[in-house]
Amino acid sequence: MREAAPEASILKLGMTYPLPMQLIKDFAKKFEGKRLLVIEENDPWLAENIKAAGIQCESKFDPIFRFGELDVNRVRRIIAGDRNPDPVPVKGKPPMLCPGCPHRSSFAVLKELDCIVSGDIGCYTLAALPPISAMDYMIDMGAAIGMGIGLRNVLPREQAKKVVSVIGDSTFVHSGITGLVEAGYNRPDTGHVVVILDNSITAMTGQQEHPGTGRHLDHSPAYKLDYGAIAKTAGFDNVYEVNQVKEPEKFKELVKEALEKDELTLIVAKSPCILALKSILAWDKANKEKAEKALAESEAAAKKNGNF
Ligand SMILES: Cc1ncc(C[n+]2csc(CCOP(=O)(O)OP(=O)(O)O)c2C)c(N)n1
Ligand code: SF4
Repeated sequence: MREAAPEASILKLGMTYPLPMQLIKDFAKKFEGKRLLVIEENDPWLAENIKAAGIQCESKFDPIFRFGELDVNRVRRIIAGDRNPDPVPVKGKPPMLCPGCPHRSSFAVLKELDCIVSGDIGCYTLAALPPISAMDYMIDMGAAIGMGIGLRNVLPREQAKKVVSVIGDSTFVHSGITGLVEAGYNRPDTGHVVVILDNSITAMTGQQEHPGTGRHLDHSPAYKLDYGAIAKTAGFDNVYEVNQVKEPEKFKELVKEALEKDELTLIVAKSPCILALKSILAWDKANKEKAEKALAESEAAAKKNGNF
């Protein structure tokens, strides 16, 4: 708005439900006789409510501007009353996993083994797109395991045996654990294979820590969740951890063997996000130095007190 109409007076609403109608009325009154335009994405919800409150205003032209993001050009067009269809965007490059991303190694194997991959949300969702095209579906955050069990239960045996649930470490902690519990409780006849893609960070949303990294949000040391122990307690028969980047053949063998068994198998594919690796090493080094310092201090104190 500010870029498209620097001369305009703008009332920016921070909270829109309930609508601060008095604030809007006061603003409209201040500019009586002037053009009052409501700029909002998606449905004309603000404009309709403002009109319903008896305030004269213009809303964006439907349906062109009802869909998609409102960038500066589109806002300029709304202001100018330009009702022409949106120009065809220049063909872009599809988003891709970083070069050297550990998820690449995981999906290369799952593709080679022709698995039916029940996916989840994170950087690795990009494996659904060409050229990798190795994730068959993604429903919502935390659904990989539950949906995978569903497929294991409804597909003919031959196909059910190919289903693998793939979930990121942060997503697993956020809402994947319940799926493990369900797998152990309502165990499919063909068993199931779950792969946790443990890149030691929440990569997609900006490298946040989570209970599986062993660090708090400020990167100081924290209790580290043991995925294998959770799986065991949920009733899983087999638990493995492998660095799929350093040992792709071993990862492949583990997935292959797990698919052949009618058992519940968890494979933790553990290799750090290449983009976060430098920071992870620095955080762990700082943690190690802090821990060593704390230990030296408590030893010195104990010696001073004669308790050492
Ligand atoms: C319900 C819900 N909450 C939050 C998000 C935002 N979100 C997208 S990806 C993601 C985390 C992904 O982390 P991880 O599973 O570790 O995969 P990575 O990106 O590290 O490969 C989050 C929180 C979302 N998509 N859905
Ligand atoms: S940010 Fe990390 S996890 Fe995400 S695509 Fe890049 S290397 Fe892979």
